[in-house]
Amino acid sequence: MIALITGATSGIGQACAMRFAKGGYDLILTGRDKQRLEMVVNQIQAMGCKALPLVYDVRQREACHRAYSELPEEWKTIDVLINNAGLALGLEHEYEGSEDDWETMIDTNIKGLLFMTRAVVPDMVKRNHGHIINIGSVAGDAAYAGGNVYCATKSAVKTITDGLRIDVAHTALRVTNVKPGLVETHFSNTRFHGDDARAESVYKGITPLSGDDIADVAFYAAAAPPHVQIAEVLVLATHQANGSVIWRE
Ligand code: NDP
Ligand code: 8X3
Repeated sequence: MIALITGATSGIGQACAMRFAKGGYDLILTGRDKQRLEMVVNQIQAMGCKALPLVYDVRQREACHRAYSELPEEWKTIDVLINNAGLALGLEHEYEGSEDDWETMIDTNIKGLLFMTRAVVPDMVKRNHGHIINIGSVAGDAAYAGGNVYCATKSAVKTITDGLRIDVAHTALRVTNVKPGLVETHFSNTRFHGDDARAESVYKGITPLSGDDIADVAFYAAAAPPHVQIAEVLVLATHQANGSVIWRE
């Protein structure tokens, strides 16, 4: 079995790589940071699994298509595509936000996910086999203060995931939206442009989820019997009620 995971150099993607390797999958792992990707690949290989690193930016449409079309034949029969690569940038009021940040989030979280889906899914449909797991977010359920554009991208992930599920309903493909809440990864360091103290404060007074918690959910969906389609899972930290309400000690 083969899983392709985008954004496997860190956080949830890296944890998914470990979990799927433990479950017997060989892995195609993508990201932009070559060094970190190689480190994850080495970890997977040390577990006795095969891993193929592909360094590219999911915002580049041609790169996404090339990454798939140039795969060696033995890697082309992908069983699970995990569209995980994504990010939040900033927490400013919408009328003060950075337009560059908006473009990066929209291009990565929406268009990157679509390019990968467009590249990989046609062969799944031909083979009448495959599972697409998109990493959405509680942020896609409702806007929270300063979340504006990031929340909109995750709302789009929900709609795009639902749309794909409709479009492949005549096949044996399955489509899942995993929507995490507060997960302690590199996410907040990226959101606050490297302000580590501010990033740390996001997880103060609450035990956040870990990447492993989300990887377990993704693996559960992939390991479910073929007639079971886990359509959507919202996974929150205990003491988190939604994207806005977090009870902190
Ligand atoms: P991390 O910052 O730890 O990981 C993000 C991953 O995405 C990295 O591997 C990064 O790789 C990759 N990535 C970012 N931009 C690109 C790009 N343009 N091309 C290719 N890869 C890219 O954060 P998380 O693990 O937390 O985030 C993973 C996903 O989970 C995201 O979609 C995020 O929105 C979602 N999520 C996170 C939550 C959280 O609280 N942490 C909650 C809900 C959802 P590289 O830099 O090497 O390219
Ligand atoms: C990441 C979780 O609540 O910071 O999508 O938006 S949140």
